[in-house]
Amino acid sequence: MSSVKILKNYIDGQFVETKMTFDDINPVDGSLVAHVCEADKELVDRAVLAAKRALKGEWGSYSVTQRAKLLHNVANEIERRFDDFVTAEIADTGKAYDQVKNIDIPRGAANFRFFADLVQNQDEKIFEMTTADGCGATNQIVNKPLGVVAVISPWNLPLLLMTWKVSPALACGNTVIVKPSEETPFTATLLAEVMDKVGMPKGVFNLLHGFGPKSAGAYMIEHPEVTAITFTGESDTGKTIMKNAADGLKPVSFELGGKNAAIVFADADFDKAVAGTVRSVFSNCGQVCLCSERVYVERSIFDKFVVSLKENAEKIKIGKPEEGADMGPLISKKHREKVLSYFSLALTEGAKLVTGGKVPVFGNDCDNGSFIEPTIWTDLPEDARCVKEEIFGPVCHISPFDNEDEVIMKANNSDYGLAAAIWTSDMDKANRVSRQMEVGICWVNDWFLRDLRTPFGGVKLSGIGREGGAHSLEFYCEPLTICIKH
Ligand code: NAD
Ligand code: 6OD
Repeated sequence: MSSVKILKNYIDGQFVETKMTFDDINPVDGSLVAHVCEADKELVDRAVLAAKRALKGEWGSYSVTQRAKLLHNVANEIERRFDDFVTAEIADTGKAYDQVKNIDIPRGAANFRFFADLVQNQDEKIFEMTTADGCGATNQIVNKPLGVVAVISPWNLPLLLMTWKVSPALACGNTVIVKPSEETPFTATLLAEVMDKVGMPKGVFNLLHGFGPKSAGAYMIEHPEVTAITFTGESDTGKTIMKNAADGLKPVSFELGGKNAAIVFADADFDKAVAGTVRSVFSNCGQVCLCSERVYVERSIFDKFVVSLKENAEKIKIGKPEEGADMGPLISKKHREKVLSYFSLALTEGAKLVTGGKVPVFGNDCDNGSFIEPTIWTDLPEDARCVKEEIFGPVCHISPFDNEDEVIMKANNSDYGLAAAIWTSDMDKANRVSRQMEVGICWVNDWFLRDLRTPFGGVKLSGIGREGGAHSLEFYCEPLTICIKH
């Protein structure tokens, strides 16, 4: 009998095994992490109906305080099993230990704590009005849960991005059916164990494993009893989901792709701008939706900046997380094929290769993984596909600019609008430029600094709606106005 781990679905408070399975592969060396039980249409149906029943059961009768207490227990239990979560996230992604220990898992727990606290301070507004008979009326706004929320998440920050949506959905009293990416099912399964352990009522949190089209993802979207859809992933997937959800007129919240600009002015603290750009281009092997793939540098410091970014990119230690690597592999060989196709295209489009561009050779089992070199290009025209399309790998194009108006125009000349980073020591300039960025978030002299109270999301192809703080509560609640005549 095989001793390989089996990752099960979690439906109505039960772990459910299926005959149909797919492999969870470690991208560091191509080894098998687990067999994953794939949910079929019937299982999706069972999960949705369990979630619907749970809305009317014990969960539906909980006060906000009771819900918040349970979500705090979820956060505590994630922290108690911190090492299990770290091991699982690394097995699925191969990302650097520092990133998983300091960002992915702590943020997974923090999401539950933050929304548990926030929901307890949610306003229930009351408006008194006058009436023709002089008696008046009171309008009370009551925040009700939406119902059954489908949460579909990607592989790049698996636990962080899934809990970013599960936490506010549960805090607001909804029930959820959750599908993690087929590439990263492990921490989602641990989260189901956590839900079970803390006594989350049956049917409140349901986990379904599977793929997108003609699999669990599509079945969830099409299910008539799903009330709302919250999705993080590629813009093209968002378009498909929106079309499939259209018949049910379901509310959607979409966090999608990006082709983010970093702008470095000559007056910036040079070393900080370089260090920040190394982080914003190469973190998580470039697989963060907020990563900078277009870097614009003021002409007077352009050559110096390119040399310095190159030197720093070449210092990045690529390899196994347990050997202290700074950068792990791409998520899969399939994704590496996509990134490599852009590496070839860039040369065809006229790029000058500053560094990288290849698959590294290790001479050990990492050669079975999906590693790729940190890569920098210059000299591409602004309309090159490599400057327009999201690549989602450790790569950027750097180009010079001469003035503010020019760089604002270039940064905004994108079908995407997720994030930007501006490096300058002139705060008037920072204010002026950041306000003109067509994005959801613009950092000045930093990158990926997050306050969970702030709205998060994108414009254009980068998304629909905002989550974060009150914006999440707004999406996951259905306000009911009760007008009482006196
Ligand atoms: P993806 O769109 O391929 O997959 C995301 C999820 O959608 C997976 O769980 C997948 O199984 C599911 N899915 C795919 N097709 C589906 C369908 N037809 N119906 C229902 N579900 C379907 O994205 P990915 O490759 O996992 O993630 C990388 C992408 O996500 C990048 O484009 C990145 O920019 C984006 N992203 C955006 C944000 C943000 O906050 N804006 C955050 C992280 C990642
Ligand atoms: O920090 C967050 O809340 C968030 N949603 C980050 C998204 C990162 C994209 O890869």
